[in-house]
Amino acid sequence: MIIRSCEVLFCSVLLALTMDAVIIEKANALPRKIHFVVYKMDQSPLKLNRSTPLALRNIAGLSLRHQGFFQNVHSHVASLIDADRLVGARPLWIADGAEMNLTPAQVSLLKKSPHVLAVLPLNRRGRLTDFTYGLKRIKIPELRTNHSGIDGNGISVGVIDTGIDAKHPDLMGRVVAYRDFVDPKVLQPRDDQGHGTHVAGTIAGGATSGRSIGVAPKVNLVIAKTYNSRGSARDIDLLSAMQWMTDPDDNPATADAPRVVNSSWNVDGVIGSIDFTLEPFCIAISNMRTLGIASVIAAGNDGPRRNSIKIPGACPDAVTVASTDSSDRLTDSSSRGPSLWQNGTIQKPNVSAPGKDISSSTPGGGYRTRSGTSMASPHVVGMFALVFQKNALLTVDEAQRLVESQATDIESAGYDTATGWGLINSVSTIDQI
Ligand SMILES: [Ca+2]
Ligand SMILES: [Ca+2]
Repeated sequence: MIIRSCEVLFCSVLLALTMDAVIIEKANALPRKIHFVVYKMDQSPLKLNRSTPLALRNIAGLSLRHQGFFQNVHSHVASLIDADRLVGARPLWIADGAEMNLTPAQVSLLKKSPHVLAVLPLNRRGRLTDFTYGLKRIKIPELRTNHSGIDGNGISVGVIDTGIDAKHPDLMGRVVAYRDFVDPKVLQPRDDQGHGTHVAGTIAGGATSGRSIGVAPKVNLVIAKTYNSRGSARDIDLLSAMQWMTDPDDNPATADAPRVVNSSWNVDGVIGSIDFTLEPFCIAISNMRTLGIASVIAAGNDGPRRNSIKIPGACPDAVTVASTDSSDRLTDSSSRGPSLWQNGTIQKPNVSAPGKDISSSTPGGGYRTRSGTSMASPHVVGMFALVFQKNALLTVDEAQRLVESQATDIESAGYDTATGWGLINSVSTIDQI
């Protein structure tokens, strides 16, 4: 049965080769695109035996016979378009066909063949299938569909943290500047703690695992390592890192400052009795804003007590971020506002983002979940990068107003001192620009 059908196939192949030799010559010279060619498998033992009860099937034997038949059809179809010059053909017997890199003329040639059922373009079918819940809650999947070019491309983002594993598959190629304030002799990016790599992944991580982890996967990262392996940092290193962010290459003639900086940390300090205009971290954040750099700060994990947001989240010019879960509910431990200073009360936090059980990159190439406002803040940083990509001329004030005004109100109605203006919404924010 199989032998006879192959003879028939062979005859038609010879005919096709003679008739189309000139066409093939021309076809091979044109640009190619990836297609999947589905073969006609009428004589296949799998087709004939579909009605056999599962228990009676010899699966291995059947698949071997199917593969033999498939290989014959594949050889004939491949020879139709000049097998020697067929670039990257990958036969897949399980799908009754093969991936082929084809010119338009080869496509029409194959469509006419009696052994081919269909020729399907493949290049846009292998799409990412999954996103972390955090990206889903802030509507990144819809954004990628509706605004496909808005991915942070061309925008620089700073991270002041424990460093970064710059070789993680989801972060490869993203780091454009690195400074080690813990050990200035170290020139290559490193992360001996893990917190910074996780934060950076939520901002800029790709999808090599099949799951998209980053809000703005094309941004350039400017990384300051200020926290050591035990997770502690000196104030002077944190302030120095903020200053470094304004000119990472130490050359005022080049505009290489990031547009937004993530700070998923806070420093201890009783703030009720002091004047924020005398607090160095608040001064630094205000000066950065004047220079066009947004400072996005984690609210902290000292909730549900009121007035529990510390420096620098309590500073007036910080964009302070509370943490929500997969149901858009406030995380109990998220620090609460308002922030009380000697010279007045300031509405804090500003907005909310997912921070509970967030999956992101970890040093060594893997993934893990972490929880806290540290994980919420980088979602907002990524959002600012998308806003500045859409319109680079926006000031920090304008970008902040956009993000706040388009946030989805959650918890108690209107602005509240637990979730700020609500959960950030990437689609409605970008739609406004
Ligand atoms: Ca510079
Ligand atoms: Ca609310």
